[in-house]
Amino acid sequence: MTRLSAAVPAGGAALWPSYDPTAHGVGIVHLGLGNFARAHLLAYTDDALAQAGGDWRVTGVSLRGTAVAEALNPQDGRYTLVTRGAATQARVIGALAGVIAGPDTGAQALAAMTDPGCRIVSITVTEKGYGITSEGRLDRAHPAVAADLRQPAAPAGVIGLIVAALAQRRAAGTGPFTVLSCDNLSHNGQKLRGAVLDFAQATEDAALADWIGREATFPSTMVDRITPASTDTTAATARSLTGYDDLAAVETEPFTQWVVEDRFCAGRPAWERTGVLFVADVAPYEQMKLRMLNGAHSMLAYSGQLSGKTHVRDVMADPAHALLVRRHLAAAAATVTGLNIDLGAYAAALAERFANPAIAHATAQITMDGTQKLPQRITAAALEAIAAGRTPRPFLFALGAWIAYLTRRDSAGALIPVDDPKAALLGAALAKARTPADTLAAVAAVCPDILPPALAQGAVGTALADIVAMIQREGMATAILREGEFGR
Ligand code: CS2
Repeated sequence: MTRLSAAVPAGGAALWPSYDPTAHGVGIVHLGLGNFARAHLLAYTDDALAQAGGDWRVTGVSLRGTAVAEALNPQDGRYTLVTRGAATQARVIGALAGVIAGPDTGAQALAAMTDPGCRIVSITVTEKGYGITSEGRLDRAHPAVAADLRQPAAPAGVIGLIVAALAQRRAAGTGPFTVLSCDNLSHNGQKLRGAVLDFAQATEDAALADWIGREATFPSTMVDRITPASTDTTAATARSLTGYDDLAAVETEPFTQWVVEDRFCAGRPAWERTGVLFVADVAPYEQMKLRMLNGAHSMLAYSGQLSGKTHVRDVMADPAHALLVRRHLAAAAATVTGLNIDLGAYAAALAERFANPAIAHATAQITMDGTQKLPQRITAAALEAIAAGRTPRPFLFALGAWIAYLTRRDSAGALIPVDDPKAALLGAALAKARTPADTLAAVAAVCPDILPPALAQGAVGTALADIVAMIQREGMATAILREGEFGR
């Protein structure tokens, strides 16, 4: 077998880009080149290049190691995107020009971001990657932020890089770029703008912050495409469909959605021709997606992990468990306002996507970083349900599943570590908590943005503690059956 590269093979052209990628310059620097960006932003940009051209190829920056660059650079940035639905399909993406990674990443990323050709800096670094507090301010305790505040001229984190690049561009008269957050944070653009301005104010003269505030734009976006981690099967499928070995193949579902505020200070690809929905205010779309898709995902991931379900589709194949997913979707839908969308149909479509038998989306993958995800996915919806006089029960069940997951112990009685930036803090707080009430208080002390008093105390807190107790006493499988009795 030969390695996938820039050369279009005889007879394989249908899967290859219909344009000549090398004829297009780079216009976008993308920070955080994970599978999601390769299944989403790069696929849209590939379509836009094919349909409308322009110098909009993407240079990727890998902030977490060199593996992605080592796989992609020898392939000239090409990779196979496999979609799994009723049929399995593949295409080769040409929009990626190359990947920056390694010990010199910060300096090289800065060089790419200060190049006059760069007009958009897009980002997928997951919720924990930024260094933004839930209020949308700079989190000075975040490791990358703290390091970059000490050495602002040699940044390596997202916010430090953006501020340093904009400072250099201002000094050189190059003009600003658009900063495009594509992560599942509520008000992602607005919050990133707040944190960038805080950082600029802390490290440079106030005039830079003013200039950024005036000249650069930070559109908010809602992104959606279920993208599991790649496995050997991904590579094998890519090979069988293209005939090439691809060390960077990505698999995803057929569905894809991108809703974006159309505020680009230095131009953008013709994404409107590729199905991107441009709107004045993304907030209601974001609320719908974060609370319905991502909220239900988190609930089913924790309850799935505790009831032995490896994949999302396994949860959906269990009628009692799927009932709770649908209950969660309906409760979340009731909190969504300001959209002229049939939320019942949206919920039904989500349940179908979750059930996709061709997608092996690991529940373990979704359980990661719960402390970063649950405020916008669960807590915001729970508080609004209470304020509107509706029962928060479905949201309490989701929180109870998370808390029970955090308190799993091994046979020696030690807490099983979780994959979360607050794991150590939670572990220390939970080590001595034995009763469900103690447990709730311990979690609330570490994560007041997930368990504010309205959820941790009073009758609501008691109901939540009872859910945790039920799961711990009877096991998740039984708890799922019992929970189905509520809200029928
Ligand atoms: C998931 C998301 O891992 C998770 O937390 O909920 O990655 C989800 O698959 C995407 O947001 C779908 O667009």
